[in-house]
Amino acid sequence: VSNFKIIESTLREGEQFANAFFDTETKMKIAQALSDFGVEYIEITSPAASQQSYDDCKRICSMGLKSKILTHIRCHMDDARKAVETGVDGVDIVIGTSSFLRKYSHGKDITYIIKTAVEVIEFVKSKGIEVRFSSEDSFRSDLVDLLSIYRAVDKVGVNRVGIADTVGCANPRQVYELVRTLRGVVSCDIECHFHDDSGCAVANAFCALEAGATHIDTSVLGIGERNGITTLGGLIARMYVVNPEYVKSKYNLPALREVENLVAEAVQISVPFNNPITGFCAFTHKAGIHAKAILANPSTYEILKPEDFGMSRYIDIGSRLTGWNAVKSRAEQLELEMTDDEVKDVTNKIKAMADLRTQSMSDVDTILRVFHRGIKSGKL
Ligand code: HCA
Ligand code: CU
Repeated sequence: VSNFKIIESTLREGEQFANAFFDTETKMKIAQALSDFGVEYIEITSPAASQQSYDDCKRICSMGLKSKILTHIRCHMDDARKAVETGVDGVDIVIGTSSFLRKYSHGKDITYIIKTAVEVIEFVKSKGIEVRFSSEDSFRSDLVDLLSIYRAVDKVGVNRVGIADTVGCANPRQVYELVRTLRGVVSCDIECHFHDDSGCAVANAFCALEAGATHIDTSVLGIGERNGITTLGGLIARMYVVNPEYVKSKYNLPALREVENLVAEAVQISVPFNNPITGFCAFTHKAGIHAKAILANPSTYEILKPEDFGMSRYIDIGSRLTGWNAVKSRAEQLELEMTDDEVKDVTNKIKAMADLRTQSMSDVDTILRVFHRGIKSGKL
């Protein structure tokens, strides 16, 4: 899988996150950071949502960012008219297609959906900008309905069709199958949007790409409605594993951490400990067996190279699980000369201390220094 594009929706889906309130300045900062990171598209809240949303959308369009700017609207001519006034490079249209949403949300039938979709798409296209049509709750929609809608919008020249797992119910195999089927039906690009209610959002995005999808929606740290969507960092990590050179050439990877910190602060959350790439322990090695191998060759226990992301590796030698090879390496860094037997002795001391409580790096350094002084004075 190579050649995918990111539609970064922190400023749309992410604004639907429980804690999110972005003022104009914050939106601009986030948009700038995302563009510097190198995402291909930035999706922004509908200008039909509120006056401020309308003004902010226009403002971001005028920043001259490298990323293309999209806005996201209901499948409705009133919204489309507002959207094209803002200066966006493209418009993402969405409408619910599952029987749940048709019944409890907008109440329209498939014939009506196709008719309106075609009208809105033709209008947006007539303004010379990109247009995408997506169904909402695609995985609980009738397949025959879905395919007839997608066929109809493909015929009128939509740039992309979208599949959305709005409720986070889909699994990777279902995703692969639906995208594969759709790939055989339409000739335009295929965008996918996955919620993470059951923990599959990154895996689903990957399977969608394997099946022929071209665009993936993400948000920074995954923020969005409920527990959110595919995380930007998670998708980057997943794709790096497949093709590091390609991912490095497309994105400014060391900038990921800044974007995440910026968004985390704006919505008052912290970066999760187990976050791919930037979680505080993402490159920490602890067990003696791991530390030894890592010191010999980092690829033994690291699939991502920390230096490619501006991160550094940390070997935790202050636990009872530590091993003498790791301790030896630390002694060498401190330029404390010791024989292997001496290193093994001091390792046992560290383990004994660590049986009482975990020793910090500076605790360990003190133990090493005191021990070293002891052997030197013994030799005098
Ligand atoms: C929603 C809409 C959406 C749209 C996805 C898309 C979803 O907030 O319910 O346009 O690709 O998850 O269905 O975010
Ligand atoms: Cu969504």
